[in-house]
Amino acid sequence: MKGSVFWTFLLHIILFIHGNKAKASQPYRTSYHFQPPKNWMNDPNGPMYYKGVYHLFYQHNPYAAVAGNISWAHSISYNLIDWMHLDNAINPTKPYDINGCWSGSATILPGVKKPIILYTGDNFKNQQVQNLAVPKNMSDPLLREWVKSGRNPVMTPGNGIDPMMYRDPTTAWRGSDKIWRVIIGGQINGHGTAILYKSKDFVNWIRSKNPLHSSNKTGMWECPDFYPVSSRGKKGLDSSFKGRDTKHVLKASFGDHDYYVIGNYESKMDRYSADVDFMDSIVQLRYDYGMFYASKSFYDSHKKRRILWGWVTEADSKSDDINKGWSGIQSIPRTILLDKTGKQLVQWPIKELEKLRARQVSLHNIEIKGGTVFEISGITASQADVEVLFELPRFKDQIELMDTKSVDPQQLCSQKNASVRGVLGPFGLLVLASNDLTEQTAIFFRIFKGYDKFVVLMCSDQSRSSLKRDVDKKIFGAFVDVDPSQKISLRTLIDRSTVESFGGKGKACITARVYPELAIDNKSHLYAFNYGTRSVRISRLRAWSMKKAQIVEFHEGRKPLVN
Ligand code: DQQ
Repeated sequence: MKGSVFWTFLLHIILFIHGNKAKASQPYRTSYHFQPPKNWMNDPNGPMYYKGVYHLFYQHNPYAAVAGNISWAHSISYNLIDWMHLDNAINPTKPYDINGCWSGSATILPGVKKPIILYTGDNFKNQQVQNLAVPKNMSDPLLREWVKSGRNPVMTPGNGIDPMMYRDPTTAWRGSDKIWRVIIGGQINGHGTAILYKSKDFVNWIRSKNPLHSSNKTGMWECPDFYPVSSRGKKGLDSSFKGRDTKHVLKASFGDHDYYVIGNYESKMDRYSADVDFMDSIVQLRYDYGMFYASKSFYDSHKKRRILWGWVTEADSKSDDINKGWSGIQSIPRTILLDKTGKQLVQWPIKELEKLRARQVSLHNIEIKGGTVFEISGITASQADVEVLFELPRFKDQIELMDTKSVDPQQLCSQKNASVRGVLGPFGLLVLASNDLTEQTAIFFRIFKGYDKFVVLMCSDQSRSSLKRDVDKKIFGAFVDVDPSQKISLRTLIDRSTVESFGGKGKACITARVYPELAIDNKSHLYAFNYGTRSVRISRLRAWSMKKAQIVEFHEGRKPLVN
């Protein structure tokens, strides 16, 4: 035992020294996605807007580019794009969190208008418990120091709860009875569960007899999220909002993905019913059909919107991460709204991102004949924001048939990858591509004739993204609920090793990580392509080089970053 402690200690020393000598050339470090200065990052935690400042905390290993020593790192921003890294907010120091300060959320208490954090502690027995932390000094506008409550832990497992499956408290919401509610992710009797607690004072919490929701079709739920969305209008809602024309979203992270359901919440009885429950349909609602996990949303009271952050992990090897000196990025913050069908959410990069747009190229009304590729030049292809509108020719029965009700879109994209010719599609973009197209990541659409309607499939094909071997090049796919007789939109954010795509104005999102060897920096190219037999038209394309966001370490006297 003693020996293994010694070797673990030694490994951390080696990783620490290595971490401080990370590679000088960093072609994969992103330029406008959020990253810590170095080392490991996973889940976003406790995002909030408080008195003019956006705060983002995240799961962080301060010592190495691999998971371990998990603490809450803390960064602040005035525009959600430029960030300053502060000292860690919460470190594992107490018996109730000594093995890790795991995920959690922030709630702003009304009246006193004080933020409070609820987080999971992995305690000295490796059991999960829930803890509180508050700002030490409310007159510090950056809320740099946080203190743990003397009453911790405020929730402990017991009564049928597996202490290893009990974590990740949500932002709390308050009912008309003035009682706070919060859910904790768990697994009870093998079923994914949102364990419900209530409190009058935020310190004494009582577990409710019934969970808010559970599913016998999934295992453990990590990082649940629960919030109202408006079924009219374009505004986001505070977690405690009460009013008509709202639905409630419940998100749970399991099986490497973030799934959500939309339903009705009846606060008096704390009953939640999903319109279509988790795993009740072959096509599952997911925030993102690529790499995106353990996400968390918050209500931005300043701009009256709900914003979502998600952890985007690496697809390269652990030794690559150690070499790079870092692992993990956050998605671009996205606004979330309920789609007008009421059946799904739509997501879109926050408006503030557009301030990084620099040199622009525009194209209009261009026909791309079947089997052709053309380059979109004039911008920095390794760091870009691209918006395209595709228009299809009239079509009827010549389209490929597909039983889209029983097929998994990801499998369909793998079988019919970017090199497989169809009738209408594949057409789309080739990004982070080398001059000769040896390396390319294809984001594309294909149209099928389903049972009762035409169906649009969106794919992100990483299979040719890099000459490197030791990289996961999985292909991702999603159906996009749009009518292909109308224009089909695609927006792709390209950021050196990240390709974050929004199809059908944000109805389907796919994020991928790629590590090209040839197509880096100014050797990276951008193309539009169509390998279908029928021509398609680009009715409009706009692409911008993207400037680098200012993501810097805080020091006294540094000029605050402003809009
Ligand atoms: N990551 C945290 C847990 C959470 C998991 C630990 C999800 O609290 O369940 O770093 O990625």
